[in-house]
Amino acid sequence: MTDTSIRVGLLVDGDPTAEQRAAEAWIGARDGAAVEVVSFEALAAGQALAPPASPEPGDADGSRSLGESYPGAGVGDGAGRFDVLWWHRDRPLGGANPLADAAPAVEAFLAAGGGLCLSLYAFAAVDALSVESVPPDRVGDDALGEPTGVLWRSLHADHPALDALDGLRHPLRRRGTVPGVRYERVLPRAGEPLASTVRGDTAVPEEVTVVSWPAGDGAVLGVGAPVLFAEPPTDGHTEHDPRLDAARDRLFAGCLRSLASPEAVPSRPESADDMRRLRERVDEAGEDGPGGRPAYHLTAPANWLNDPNGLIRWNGRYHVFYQYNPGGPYHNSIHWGHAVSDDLVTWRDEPVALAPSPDGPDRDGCWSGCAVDDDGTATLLYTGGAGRDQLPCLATTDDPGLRSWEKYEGNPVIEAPPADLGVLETDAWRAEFRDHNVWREDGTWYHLVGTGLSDGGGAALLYTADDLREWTYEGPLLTGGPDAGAVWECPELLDLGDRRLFHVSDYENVVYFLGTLEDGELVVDSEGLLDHGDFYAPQSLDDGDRTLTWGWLPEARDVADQWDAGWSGALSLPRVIELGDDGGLRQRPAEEVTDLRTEQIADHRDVRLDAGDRRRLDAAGATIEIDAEIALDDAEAVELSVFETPDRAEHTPIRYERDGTLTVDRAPSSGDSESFTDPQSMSVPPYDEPLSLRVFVDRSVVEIYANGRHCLTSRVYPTREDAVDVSAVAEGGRASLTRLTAWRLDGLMEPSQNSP
Ligand code: DQQ
Repeated sequence: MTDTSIRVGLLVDGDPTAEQRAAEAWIGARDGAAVEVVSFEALAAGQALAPPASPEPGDADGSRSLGESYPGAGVGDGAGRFDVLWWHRDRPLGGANPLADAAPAVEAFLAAGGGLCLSLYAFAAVDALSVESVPPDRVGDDALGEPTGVLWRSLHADHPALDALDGLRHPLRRRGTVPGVRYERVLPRAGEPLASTVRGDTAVPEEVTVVSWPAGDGAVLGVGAPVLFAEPPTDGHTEHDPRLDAARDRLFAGCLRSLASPEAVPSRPESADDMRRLRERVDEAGEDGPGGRPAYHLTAPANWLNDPNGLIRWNGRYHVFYQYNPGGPYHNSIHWGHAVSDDLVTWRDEPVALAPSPDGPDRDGCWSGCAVDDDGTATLLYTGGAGRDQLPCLATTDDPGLRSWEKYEGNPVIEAPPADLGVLETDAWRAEFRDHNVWREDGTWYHLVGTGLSDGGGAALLYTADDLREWTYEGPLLTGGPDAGAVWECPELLDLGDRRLFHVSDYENVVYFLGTLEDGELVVDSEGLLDHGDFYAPQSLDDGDRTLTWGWLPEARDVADQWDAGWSGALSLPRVIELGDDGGLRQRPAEEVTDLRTEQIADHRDVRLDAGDRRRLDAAGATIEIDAEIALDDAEAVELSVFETPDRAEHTPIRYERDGTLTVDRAPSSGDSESFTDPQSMSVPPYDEPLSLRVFVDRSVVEIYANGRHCLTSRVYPTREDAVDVSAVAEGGRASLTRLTAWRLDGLMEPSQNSP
């Protein structure tokens, strides 16, 4: 800060430390800044906030220094004396919280438009104020091994802290032992995270170090990153880096400046309108071309999304909940996000439906689960995480919009996994025991929980109940054996008429089994993969007519790219899953998806493809659907490329070979070296020839349905705006496109003017 007129009251408790003296000198040396020292006693006694009689704040003479105590002038109009109170404490609080005694005075100051900055250990005291109930859970010293600082959220890149800085990563300190105060396993309940941590070149999103809260007409800012003003002790071989000091000066001056104009302080999005604005902020930041956020696949408004949860049709509306981290685009403190639709075509973002309860069995996260209709009461069963335990929890609502939920006070509804089973223990969990699929059959509730067994392989455990709160363990529905993935996540059993379809997610794939249920066990006749690409943890609902399934489409690019984008994760299109006449699995997009078509852009018939003769098809677009039928004739392979630049520097080939292998080759998809390049393949057996394809291209999604049976979904990230062309070529002989129709597809989020 070189140009800001700001009046700072520097809060001190006890004898000032060298660091506090350095902080005072730092702020006092900023152009236009004036600083006075305020003791907590004076503050608590209501003496410190009145405007001074003279001289006027901002005059050089108005400043006092640490060591001189401010005499106070009685309680005045509250907002007159300081713009910002700043408590910068470099020593542990040691159980004391001076802010608690001063809370009434501070809250009056905030109510009148003042700003409060809590840095280093002072950040840990925020719960003494009415603005926040969950304090940082990591409070201690860090021995720095490499330059460490803030990893700012792209969503808040317009914050004054970044005004004089480029980019989102700003190391602030490189050596010494420094206070490290942050949210790690939990998030603030009310505060909006602004920044996490960067250590060397590594982004550490789950260490949240800067948080803001609007408060009254004012605002609070917590800064647990290493913002220090005293020279670090020399270690004899690391040079002092003045660039870090410069970054600190700019960043922290911007932090203080933001508190002097609290109307600009970001608050935690809560209402449906907030969610819509959140989505718009991410959309405005760019990413609406190839490689960007999908337009017609469901995403969270911003931040992180993984598994679909609690899918239910309720009062005629489709509700999709999903695993959501409001703290940023990374998986950590998991809440349930929520979207709703009347028609599967137009969706609206809803407020967060479930958040961890600070003292509950879900305090570290509300993990995956399902929704059921319990005799007219919508009820959720989900996994609560707390420490090393994960156990089933229940919540109900009588809200027809399913927005607010009440957690059952008897949670968890199962106290522990079956004792004698040998459930797998890992570093993270005392027992891998999570994810819930609940259904009612012949008057009994059935409940599957995913797990792993210590003597090998994933398993799904079956429980029964008369009501949803008391469960009896019946035994495993199915175990995978030593060759299966170590843990089966998100098990789901679907009744498809003649046979049951059971699927699990084994950390890599979604494996399905077709078979029959006999005495609580699944007798398997066949198995396969529901999707052969980036598709995980699917869940389904029965809407009376059909089984609709959504899966999570995880990102296929590194953490840093996801951080910069500000969003992560999408859901697949809703898929109808059913059995064919031959008893095999059929999968197709729900009919409603065709309502997303806005314009037909191609209608080719009987296009002959000669070997090596590439045909560009007039089907260009980043948000399109292609419906094609391809006959190999005497060719060895046919390649249909999407997301193609005119020079073919970027393109995503979908290649079909005579042996029935269909591959999405991601090596040429993107110029971004941080996106994944491994090919993804599936077998589309030759008996299915000619190949019939529906391909949904949506900015960073290619979702393929082959012959109404086999699915492969790939995440790809073309970088060029002109990566929109579609072409086809045959290899080793002639082939034909017997039919290729393409449409442009619209977005599916409700336009803002229709939001309530
Ligand atoms: N994701 C959830 C778990 C589940 C996993 C946590 C699958 O409940 O096992 O976000 O992606």
